Amino acid sequence: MTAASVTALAAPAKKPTVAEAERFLADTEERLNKLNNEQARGAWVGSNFITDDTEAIASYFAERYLTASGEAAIGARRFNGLKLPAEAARKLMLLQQTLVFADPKEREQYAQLQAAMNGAYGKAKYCVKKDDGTADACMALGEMEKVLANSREEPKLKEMWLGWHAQSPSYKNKYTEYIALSNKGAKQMGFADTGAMWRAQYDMPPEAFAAEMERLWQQVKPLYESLHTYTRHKLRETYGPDVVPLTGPIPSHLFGNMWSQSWDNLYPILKPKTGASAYDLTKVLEDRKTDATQMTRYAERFYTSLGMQKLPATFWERSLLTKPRDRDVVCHASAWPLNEQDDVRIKMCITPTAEDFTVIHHELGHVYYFLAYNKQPFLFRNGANDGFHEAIGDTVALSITPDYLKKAGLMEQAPEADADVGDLLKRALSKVAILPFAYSVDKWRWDVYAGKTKPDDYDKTWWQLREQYMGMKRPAAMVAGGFDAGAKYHVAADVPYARYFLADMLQFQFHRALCREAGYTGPLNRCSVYDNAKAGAKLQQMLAMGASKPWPEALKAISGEDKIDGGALLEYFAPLKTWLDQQNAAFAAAQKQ
Ligand code: X8Z
Ligand code: ZN
Repeated sequence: MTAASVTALAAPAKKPTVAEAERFLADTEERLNKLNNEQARGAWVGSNFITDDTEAIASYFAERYLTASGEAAIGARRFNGLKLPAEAARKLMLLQQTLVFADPKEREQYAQLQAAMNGAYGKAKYCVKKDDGTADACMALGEMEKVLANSREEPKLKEMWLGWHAQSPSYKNKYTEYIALSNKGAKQMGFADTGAMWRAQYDMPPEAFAAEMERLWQQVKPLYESLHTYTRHKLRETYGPDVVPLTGPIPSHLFGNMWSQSWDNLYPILKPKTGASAYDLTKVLEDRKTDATQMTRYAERFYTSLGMQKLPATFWERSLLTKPRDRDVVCHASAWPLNEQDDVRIKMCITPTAEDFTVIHHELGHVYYFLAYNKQPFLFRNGANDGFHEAIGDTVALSITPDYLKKAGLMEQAPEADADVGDLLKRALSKVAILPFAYSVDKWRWDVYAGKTKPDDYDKTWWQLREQYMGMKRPAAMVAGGFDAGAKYHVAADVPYARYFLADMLQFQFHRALCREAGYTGPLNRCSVYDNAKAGAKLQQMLAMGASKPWPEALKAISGEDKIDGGALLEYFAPLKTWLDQQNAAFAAAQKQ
């Protein structure tokens, strides 16, 4: 073939029509839907029964989906610039926010690496070799988390922390290879790198999104600092000045959580001398031997009280609610839509604790979002943005107030209002503590994807960010070849994390809006929308929109606002901020003497 004839063949096809675009979308959605359902099945068995075979099955179906979504993304380009109805234009835009692999080998490799890292995280264990030749004593993540939550023996905490963080280096090479492949796929679609593609998924340019994140962080930072300062003093009292310095970063194994992202477990150390809520939901759930199904039923009842449907029978038949004894599973809680009807499930190793009581409400938030938007076309069966998806269940969980617990039969007597500071502190230990963590995880990954952070510097930049934003340091010196970021599920499984930062603000905006809808005018921390059909209808209306509109419209539908904003969170915690600052001033004054 001559050069001239190649040019002739490649000459631009004639301008596509609106009807062609609509037909393309209809065909594409049908195809992707089918492959997506298959992929979900593959991923479900891959996470529920971790073996080499299920890993291969998961990556096989993931690859098939990637092939189709890549073809669709390239096909969609043909219609760029065409004047189209808003819905079709939005679908074409969504189709092009995906990785495209030109080389099938690389696509296969990418899918395999992803499945392998997910499995490696799920089955990782910390094992201690026994000198006497008996079998190694091994601990899964859940057991180690329990020690971090309850023990106050510093060496024990350090052992757990280091033990878990010694697991991720085994998949560091996989991760670096995976990042390189992923970037190739993003570039193919015109993104600078995968991080830029992630930031492009918020109905605004990627740079504007990065600026929004920073704006929001600056807004809430003073509250985090007040909490951090107060916590430092209490940790110093507990572990002594040799372990907890008066200034500078605090060792991160002391916060009751493997990633120090949520400090709920420090409540017994931090609780106020007066105004502390004496109530211990974990104890009630434990004493009553509340099982995983009962925990889930409590959460379901909350949603049905808002006017939502009961969970389908298949949810109960197919979900995984407890940790199996005889096999490895990814215990990190997740919610799954397996098809576009009502095959919705969760996978969670539920234990009877207050923390899991909240997490189960979180997971059902995802499930009720799936059910609410399942009438939407395939490309709109998603959250308004990923932060919305994460915020729904948390919004509902903000309504788990003492009054609600009393109604649910989980508390005898609702405490007086003077316990508010204690209740607010308890909430802040998860909602405020997570803010700089949630911000810095993706700040780290954005630089990794952009190639600014090289594999040899993974730990260095991870800890720079953790020091800068969270005020924490590694409990021991860094190790060569370390991969501390990979000890977090979302890094190993490559799930973006900015969503939780956004969700942390959004849930307070939603909560405030729903409380207003319910006619409530008191302090936000005492509001529960349990059993309020009006608030439920308002929420449901937004959920049903799925991703059909840019997210500011969804936010407007529920709250009248069109910007994500930390104001509602600050309003919620305002009495706590005053109290923390008083405590901190008293500590500072005592220090001077
Ligand atoms: O991963 C989760 C949920 C599942 S989407 C349990 N969360 C983040 C985490 O655990 O790191 C919820 C809060 C933050
Ligand atoms: Zn979630």
